[in-house]
Amino acid sequence: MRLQKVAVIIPCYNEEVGIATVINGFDRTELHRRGYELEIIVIDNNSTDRTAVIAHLAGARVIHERKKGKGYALRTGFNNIDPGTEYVVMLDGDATYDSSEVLRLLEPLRDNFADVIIGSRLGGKMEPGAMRLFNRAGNWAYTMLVRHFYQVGVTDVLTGYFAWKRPVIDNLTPHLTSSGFAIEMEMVTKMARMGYEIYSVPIGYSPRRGESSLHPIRDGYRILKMFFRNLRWSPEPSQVRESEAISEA
Ligand SMILES: Nc1nc2c(ncn2[C@@H]2O[C@H](COP(=O)(O)OP(=O)(O)OP(=O)(O)O)[C@@H](O)[C@H]2O)c(=O)[nH]1
Ligand SMILES: [Mg+2]
Repeated sequence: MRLQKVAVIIPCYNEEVGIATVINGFDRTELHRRGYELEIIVIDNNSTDRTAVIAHLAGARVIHERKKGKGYALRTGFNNIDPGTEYVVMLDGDATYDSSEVLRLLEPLRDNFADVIIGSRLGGKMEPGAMRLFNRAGNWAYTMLVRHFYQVGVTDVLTGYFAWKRPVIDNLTPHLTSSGFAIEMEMVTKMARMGYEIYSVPIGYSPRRGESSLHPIRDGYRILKMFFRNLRWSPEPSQVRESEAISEA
């Protein structure tokens, strides 16, 4: 059986406590059996701890990005995917998500059920202490806004677990501008405007290991600004999916 290549992009800032768990958590035997081959790419954002060394020893390709912020890191990852890659996964490096659940995100893509699958913590199984009440309320509110105003069938927009068919990433990346934590909101809203089929699957979420980089108020405000800004955004005509362009003609 020909193996289908999956690039897993992991943005990291000081994640020496969790990164090995994330990388070793993939069930490679099962993934192989199902026809997938992984390449793990860790984007190290000037970490001052041993993140890069640990990631390298665990078998990841490590790329250094000097400009600080999750948005920069992800975009650098997207621009460094091997040509033969068929699926792209994004996963946080703090071991709050379960790497072995990646098949839940990949299989609906391979079955052509969706172009993008987003792991939903709110619709899944959260361990006690994994998300503070304030953050949970914010995540829920943003999700409801996006569902209503962008007509996207997702149940958690700000999650750190996404999977895409490769062409979506190729078309989306040139439109991305976020440097930090507004990147998920930017991706979801722009993909919605580009006409992609986006759905959620339930996933688990555990308490963080290591320190958080998120500032709920400051980052929450930037995320909200991104939500409003993209209400008026539309892709260039050439970026609209062919089926959409035909139906609009
Ligand atoms: N490359 C890079 N990654 C970052 C940066 N800040 C955060 N990250 C990574 O982005 C992911 C999400 O960041 P977190 O700090 O866990 O934010 P969060 O998951 O929204 O919030 P928590 O609930 O506190 O975990 C983690 O893998 C971080 O290491 C950064 O400046 N650069
Ligand atoms: Mg986190």
